Amino acid sequence: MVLIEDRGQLFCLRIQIFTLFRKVNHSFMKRFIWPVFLIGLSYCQEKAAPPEPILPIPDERQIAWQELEYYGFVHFNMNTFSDREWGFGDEKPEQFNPTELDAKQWARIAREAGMKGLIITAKHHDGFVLWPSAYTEHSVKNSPWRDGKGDLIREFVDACRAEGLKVGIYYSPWDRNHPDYGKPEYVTYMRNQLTELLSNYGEIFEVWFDGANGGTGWYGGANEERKVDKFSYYDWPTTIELVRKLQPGAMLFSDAGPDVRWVGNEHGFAYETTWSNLMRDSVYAGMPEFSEKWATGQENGTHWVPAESDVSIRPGWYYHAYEDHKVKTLPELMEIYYKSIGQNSSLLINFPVDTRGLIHEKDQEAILKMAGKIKEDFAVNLAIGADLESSSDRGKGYEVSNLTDGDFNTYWTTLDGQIQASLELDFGKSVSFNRLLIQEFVNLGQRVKAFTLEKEVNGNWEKVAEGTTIGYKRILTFPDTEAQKIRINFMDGKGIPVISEIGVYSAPALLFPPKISRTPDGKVSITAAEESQQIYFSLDGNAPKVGENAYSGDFDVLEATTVHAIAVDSRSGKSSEVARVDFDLAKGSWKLISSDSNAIKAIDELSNSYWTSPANELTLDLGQQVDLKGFTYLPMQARYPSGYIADYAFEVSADGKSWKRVAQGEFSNIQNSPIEQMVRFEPVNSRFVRLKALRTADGNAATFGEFGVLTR
Ligand code: FUL
Ligand code: CA
Repeated sequence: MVLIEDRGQLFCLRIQIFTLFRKVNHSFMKRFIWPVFLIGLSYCQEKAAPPEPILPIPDERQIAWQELEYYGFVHFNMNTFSDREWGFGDEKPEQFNPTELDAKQWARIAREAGMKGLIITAKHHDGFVLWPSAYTEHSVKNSPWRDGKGDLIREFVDACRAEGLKVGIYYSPWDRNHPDYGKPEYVTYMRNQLTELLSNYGEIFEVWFDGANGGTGWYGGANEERKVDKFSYYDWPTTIELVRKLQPGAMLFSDAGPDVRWVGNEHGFAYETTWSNLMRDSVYAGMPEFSEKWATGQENGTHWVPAESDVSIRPGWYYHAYEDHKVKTLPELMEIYYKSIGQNSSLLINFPVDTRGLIHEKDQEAILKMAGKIKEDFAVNLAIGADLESSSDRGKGYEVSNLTDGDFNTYWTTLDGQIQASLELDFGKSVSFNRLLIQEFVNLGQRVKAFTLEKEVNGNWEKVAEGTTIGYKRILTFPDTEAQKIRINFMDGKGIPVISEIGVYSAPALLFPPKISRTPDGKVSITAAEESQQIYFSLDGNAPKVGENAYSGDFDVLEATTVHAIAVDSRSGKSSEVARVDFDLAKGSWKLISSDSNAIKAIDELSNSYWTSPANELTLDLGQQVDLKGFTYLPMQARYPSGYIADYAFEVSADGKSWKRVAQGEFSNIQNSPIEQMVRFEPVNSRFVRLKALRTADGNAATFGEFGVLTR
């Protein structure tokens, strides 16, 4: 006797009976019975057993977090007003005084940029706190902002919730303000403050513990160096327990996790090989060799601690007006995107909120451009609709159709033991593409160690690109290529491949004005953001024309000349905006009158190198008599500026002995805007020139990023 246990089995039985009934009209069979039979049969087959996990695997909170991928940082605190990156701890609460603070603006921009959350610096190394903590006077409650009645964490949290963003808290364990820093009492203070932050503001998705400790500080007036044993001083296990109790869903960030780890640099770059597995017990926050030895994760790592790439949209984490012209460009931001999210890491981009209390217009523009470009790059997944076949299939429930259903939780995998496998895609016609996206179903562990992408050319397979690890998400970028059939080969792994999603895309070329540079000897070279773009240039002062004067290699520019250039995308035919550089005399034959061999850095045509002149002047022999009409001075462009010339004098000489001053003045606002300064004067014929710093902005020895002359 057959026991019919449920409706499903009853249905299966009916299907089987149906197949026994053979005398049905043939076309009826084909059109109706046959499809129903097939659907019924597959329904009746049992779902194959899932693959065994490969340890370590993410826990529930890590699984929820990994989907976020992209979220933002807000560095806004006392440093914003002291114009520092690391405050000393002796700042006064009165200094904290934003004039137009609007956390809603931050949250709106973050949401428009596609971010899923925001993390704020509740307390940085200087110890000032953004909420009215009961445990310190060094807080907003003693500042003029909102007459001391404000709570910035509250405003921030409300603004984030209104935009549907998750909320994260950055809390610096190092505190240069607190008198007890270094003693056990301070650790109690830290836990008291964490309790306030994690109890009073609703759900927190990430708690960010910074590993930095620079030793010296104000420490309540002691003004001394205090070093702590980073491994034991904070008693992390107890602090972690506290966070778990108050915020069970929160990810804990530090170099050592326990839930999410630092990527080991502040460029926003993960690695070609990035494991979410970490030998966690060998690592602690702030350890010196973390970046070199541990940041990539390890194939045999014992714990699941995925990487997070943190980077600021400007050079500094905090706002400095002098970095207004250094907001990251679109190509820089896209490189970050592909090297972080595209390399198995989450991405945390920082906004240095300005002294008004707003995200600066330039930062807003840059982040929204990036969001637009990401959308454009991934607009159409060519794999959807392609004919997809695998070399191996585990069976029901793990079909290749799971690879393009947009659902991370459904996946394709192979039979046990079949680590090497391939997926073949037939687009039905030749298509052009330049991106391959793969997601591993890491909930069962990270596996893949090597994979390749091939395309079919006249019946042969040719390699297009290759990668090592995949993890939660991996995106390969490569030049435009065309094919009707492609193949993804999983070559090596810690186990059989378990793949959630694949995508093939044709990202539009990143059309950015090309970069024009010149060597001291006068060789000009022009480069486009992407190799496949054609460059056209002009030297006659007019805009370049597509098809005229194609750039094919460097050329000489020895005299005053304006070089214009555009980059053209061969596929779309679109051209970039025009790049322009005004060159003057080439500097190769100039001689520096200085015994310091570093002085050459003032005339090496590299804007990022600089020379510090103890004598506060730069003297040059131009090698010949020249009709001079002015000079240019580029202040040093390094991260921590020093010695910008504020008041200058310019002198000329025919013999290098007797000098005549031809110009004198000030470089206004150079401190806030260290861009190239240009000074013109009545034409004078001369061979020797000298730029003197009569005063530097900070009183330090004068620095020279680059010096040039004007002859037209
Ligand atoms: C670092 C800190 O020292 C920086 O000031 C910044 O907060 C960055 C995110 O982390 O370790
Ligand atoms: Ca899927």
